[in-house]
Amino acid sequence: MKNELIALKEKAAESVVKALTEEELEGLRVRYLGKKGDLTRILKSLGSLSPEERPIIGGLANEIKEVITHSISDKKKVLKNQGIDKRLKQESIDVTLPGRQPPIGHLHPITQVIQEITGIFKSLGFQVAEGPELEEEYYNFDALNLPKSHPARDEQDSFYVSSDKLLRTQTSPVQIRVMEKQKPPIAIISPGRCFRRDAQDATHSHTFHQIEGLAVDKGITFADLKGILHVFGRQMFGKDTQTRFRPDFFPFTEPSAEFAITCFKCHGKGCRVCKKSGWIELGGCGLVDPAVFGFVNIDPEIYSGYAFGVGIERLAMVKYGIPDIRMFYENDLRFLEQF
Ligand code: 2NL
Repeated sequence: MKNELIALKEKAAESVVKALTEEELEGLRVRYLGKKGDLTRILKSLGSLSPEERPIIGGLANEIKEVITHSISDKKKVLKNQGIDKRLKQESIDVTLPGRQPPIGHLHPITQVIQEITGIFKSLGFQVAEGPELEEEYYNFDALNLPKSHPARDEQDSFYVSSDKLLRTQTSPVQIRVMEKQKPPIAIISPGRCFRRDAQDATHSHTFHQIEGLAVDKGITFADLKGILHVFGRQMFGKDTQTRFRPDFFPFTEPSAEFAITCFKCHGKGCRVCKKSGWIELGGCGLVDPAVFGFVNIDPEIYSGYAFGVGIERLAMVKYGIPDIRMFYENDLRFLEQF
């Protein structure tokens, strides 16, 4: 029986050494030390031994039980540590790696163009003025010298929400509101969203953006208007840019003109951007009609002023070569991410 015990001890020791997983070790523990295990079986049969042999074999069996128990638990610890080491290696974090950049948005191209234009005019001493998008008919039309009979006031062309309130069709009402409150000198720029009841196509949208400028003081002339738009053209499109003024008509200015700049792409030679003309039309302008001053109690015998309006979408479309105005409002990231 002593030999059997020693053989068992050696076999167990060998198995523990060979074991590669904690599950295998648990199997060995059950096999040797479990209720029906080999060693338990021997301990149970001690009764059949002589009284002299019993303590010797019993002592040896208990000693071997201790040895196997410890060797299994020691090996379990070793395997556990190896597992942790392995996981640590696999899952280790390289703290020297650069962090992952979270996606950051940016301003919409229309907002970017508005900020660029307002930035230029702010540097020229203009203040930014804003007003309501839902406007009173009086500020949107009457005070701009567009009387009730004027065709531009047709319901077909504007979004009325009641008989005397509508979504503003330009940002001029903002300028009227400023002139009503503030006495000259005035130099303001008013960017914002406007609305017209147009059929949608590549160049028309019911919602669009406009920026208007207004300067009122003693002795303001058409030369001041030409000068300021010339400086704006050069700042926005480069210092070789020339400006052109041609007669036009607006009910709120007299005289009135449309203004254009030499094409920033071909510098006037003629290309696809300027449709071979060498010029890009940016908007309309003129000297504030004395009738408009009448509505805001500014004396046209003392003061004069100029005003101009630029369509933002059109400017952004020529600047970036965008073929269809609707692209601005579709929220397609493939488009927006290019700006
Ligand atoms: C255009 C033309 C223009 C104005 C806007 C204006 C405002 C007041 C008085 C007089 Cl308060 N005029 N604004 C003047 C001329 C032209 O816009 O083509 N816009 C896109």
